[in-house]
Amino acid sequence: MKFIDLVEIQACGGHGGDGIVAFRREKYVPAGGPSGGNGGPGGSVILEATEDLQTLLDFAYERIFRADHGKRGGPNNRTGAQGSDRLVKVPCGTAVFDVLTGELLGDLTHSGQQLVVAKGGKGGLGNQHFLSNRNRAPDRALPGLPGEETSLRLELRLLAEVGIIGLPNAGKSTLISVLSSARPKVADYPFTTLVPNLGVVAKPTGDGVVFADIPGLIAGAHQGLGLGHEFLRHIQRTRVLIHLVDATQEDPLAAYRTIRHELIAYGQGLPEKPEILVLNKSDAIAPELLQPWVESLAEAAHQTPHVISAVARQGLETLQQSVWDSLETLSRELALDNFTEDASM
Ligand SMILES: Nc1nc2c(ncn2[C@@H]2O[C@H](COP(=O)(O)OP(=O)(O)O)[C@@H](O)[C@H]2O)c(=O)[nH]1
Ligand SMILES: [Mg+2]
Repeated sequence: MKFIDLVEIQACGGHGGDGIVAFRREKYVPAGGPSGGNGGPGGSVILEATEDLQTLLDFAYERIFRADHGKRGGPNNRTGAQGSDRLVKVPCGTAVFDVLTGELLGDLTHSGQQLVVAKGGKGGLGNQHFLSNRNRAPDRALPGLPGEETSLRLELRLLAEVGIIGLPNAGKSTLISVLSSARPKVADYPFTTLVPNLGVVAKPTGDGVVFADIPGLIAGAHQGLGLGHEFLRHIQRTRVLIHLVDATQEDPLAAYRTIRHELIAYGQGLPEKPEILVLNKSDAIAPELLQPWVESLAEAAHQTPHVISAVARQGLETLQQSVWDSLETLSRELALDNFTEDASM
């Protein structure tokens, strides 16, 4: 099962600077030789892998990347300044394809790895270059050449860190659509009817976290009913679960228990995964009817559920904050584990 983030970008190398025609003018030298310098080369567009990014979210805002042009040559054989390169950061694991040919240009796997995707154009030659015995005073120079222009497809295999689970109709797809700033497509998915939805949710720090809305969980999913089994396997790869319960249905507590039962029956670490409990559709139920469910769920789950309305966008900020806190805690625990392992070696 592959979740893939895809974007197409344009990269334009800088134009090379023009060569110029100039002649030396010196005291006591009546006919100074040619002295027009070469143009500087244009800058290149370079992709660089970084661990600071996990998604291609940034490319939703900017898709055309241009390097600077080279400067014209100067008199006295001065070569024009080179145009600055444009460095574009991409997450580690980004594969880069040429859109026209489909060719894989490179796989940026480790931090700091670079790939030149659009070379800058060469600078033109100045007239000093055309000096010969036959032509002592050449008056021609060449213009700089255009930089390469490429259309690139960036592909990144995504890891969904947050899984949204709950019975059909709980509002999973709605929640993911109101939270996300980008919606990557799911590629190569083996099923035709139910496909996990992905959303990239922007953290306050800027980078995105991938949420997956896992459909198809029903009673009996762990035995292969519905497509649940396949999806349960997928949940295994997430780090935090949002367990969404529809507050307007007859028995929200039973709905919660049905899903918990599936997780426990499947095992493999799923029941132990950090779970954030959420009661959805608060806009559609009177507070006095909601409160008893909040209490009984709190007791069953040993945590106070978040009360939200995905449709009315209520309670979403606190919910997101507890997801970030939860991920943060996990990272810290992981770092601590590694530290203790190192220390015991
Ligand atoms: N009143 C209300 N309806 C909601 C809310 N969130 C989702 N729904 C509705 O519940 C139905 C199921 O939502 P959907 O997101 O498709 O559920 P999923 O099966 O869990 O993905 C849709 O008709 C949604 O419009 C909410 O916060 N309030
Ligand atoms: Mg859905």
